[in-house]
Amino acid sequence: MIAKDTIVAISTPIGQSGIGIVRMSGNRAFDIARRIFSSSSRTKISWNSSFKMYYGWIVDPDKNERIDEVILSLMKAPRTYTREDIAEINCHGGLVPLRKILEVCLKQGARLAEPGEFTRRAFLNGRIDLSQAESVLDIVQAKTEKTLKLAVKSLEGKLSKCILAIREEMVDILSLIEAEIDFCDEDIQALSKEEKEKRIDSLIKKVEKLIDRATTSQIYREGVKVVITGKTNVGKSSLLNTLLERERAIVSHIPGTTRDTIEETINIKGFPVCIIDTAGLGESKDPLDKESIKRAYDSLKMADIILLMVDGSLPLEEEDEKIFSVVKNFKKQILLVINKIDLPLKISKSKLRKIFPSLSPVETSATQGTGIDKLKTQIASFILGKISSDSEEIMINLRQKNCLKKTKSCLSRAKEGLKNNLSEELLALELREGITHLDEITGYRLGEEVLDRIFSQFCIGK
Ligand SMILES: Nc1nc2c(ncn2[C@@H]2O[C@H](COP(=O)(O)OP(=O)(O)OP(=O)(O)O)[C@@H](O)[C@H]2O)c(=O)[nH]1
Ligand SMILES: [Mg+2]
Repeated sequence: MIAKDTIVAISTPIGQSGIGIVRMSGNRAFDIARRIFSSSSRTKISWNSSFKMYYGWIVDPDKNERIDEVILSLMKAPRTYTREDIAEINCHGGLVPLRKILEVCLKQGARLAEPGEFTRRAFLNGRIDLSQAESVLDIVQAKTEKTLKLAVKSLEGKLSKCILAIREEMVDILSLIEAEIDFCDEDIQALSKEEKEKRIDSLIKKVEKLIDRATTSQIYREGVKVVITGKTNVGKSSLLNTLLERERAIVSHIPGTTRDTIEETINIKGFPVCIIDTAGLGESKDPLDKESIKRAYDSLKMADIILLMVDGSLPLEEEDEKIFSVVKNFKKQILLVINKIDLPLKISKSKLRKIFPSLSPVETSATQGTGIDKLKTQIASFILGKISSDSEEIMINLRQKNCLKKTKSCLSRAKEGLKNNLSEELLALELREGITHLDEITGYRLGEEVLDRIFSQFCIGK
């Protein structure tokens, strides 16, 4: 499919940087570049060859005015990102040169690209399938190296291969069933009922495995939320700062220092972990305290892990126990932390054990950095407990998960149908529908509306 118009966008973030890139794609990209680029070198520009770079200037042809000193890269279709001709202009990375270059490209007939339109063209022109296109978004947004590694595997086509293998097997079973329908007079049975059941069952297991990967992928993609809570002054903000290795939150000996929630993401053993520091829990009549505590509760609702901190240098009080029961009510995974262990221990560990019989507390000194590695290991093992242990390193997003769930329902209905001696026609119908849902993952059959929704998540210029 060749798009009629030529698109252009600033592909680098807006701000000040060493270089910025304006990218054009389409069958007029070279023609527009020819009109606005003035080569400074004696080298003749070869408009027919690909992957060549030229040094020169971008000139506004209407005013004959130089805009910026640039490097122009020419990439000839079809071996390009979009499979169309691409002209990329590396200029100085300031807002004004980038905007002015964009403007001259537009004046010469290019159209401003929509978010994700370059990748959309790569998909529409058949260079990558939809699951590969979606992995580009994961690469751009990767928060850790591990996430990047997984997304790159998807871009290389790992998910597509898995989906195609499942599809192939479904088509195979379907064709055998259809042969039975076509030759019903001749009483041909290509597959016995047991064989069909066995093969459908194994397909269901494969699809389920992929569905399970969605939870793991979400953890790699978005990370987990760890909310630090406890009484005021126990050292919550000090812990946040120690984990971040910088003084992000205000710390003071005055109880009630933290009012707003503070969120920062760190990398713990390859997982993106969002640490949220909150106001100390407790009762108060002060409206500001009330609002801070409400925000702390809101964060606890969103938490994947609650890091419940107590001050080891103080004995347990009634207020602590009240907080414990409130926190327990959230029914989340709790990680108990006894802080300030550099001071003489006053807290009763046996009392704590009675209240939290299944938890083994981590002892820390947030100010001295003691126990922090152990705490990180505990957080990582909580995460590892949530993710599937199979070695298949595949990223599945929510959209893909929903398609897989629909395929699984079709397969389960087919399996049930086999047991109840359902007609071959209805079995074939279920398999065909299941295949359609797999095709939605690779994008073989998708309407414009769905594509719009997917590519609108991209940034302009990608
Ligand atoms: N000795 C010692 N002091 C600590 C430790 N952690 C925090 N503190 C001190 O305890 C006081 C309170 O620390 P914060 O980190 O502000 O405590 P918080 O839980 O965030 O307090 P609020 O925001 O008021 O709820 C400060 O004076 C810290 O220096 C620790 O491990 N050992
Ligand atoms: Mg605080």
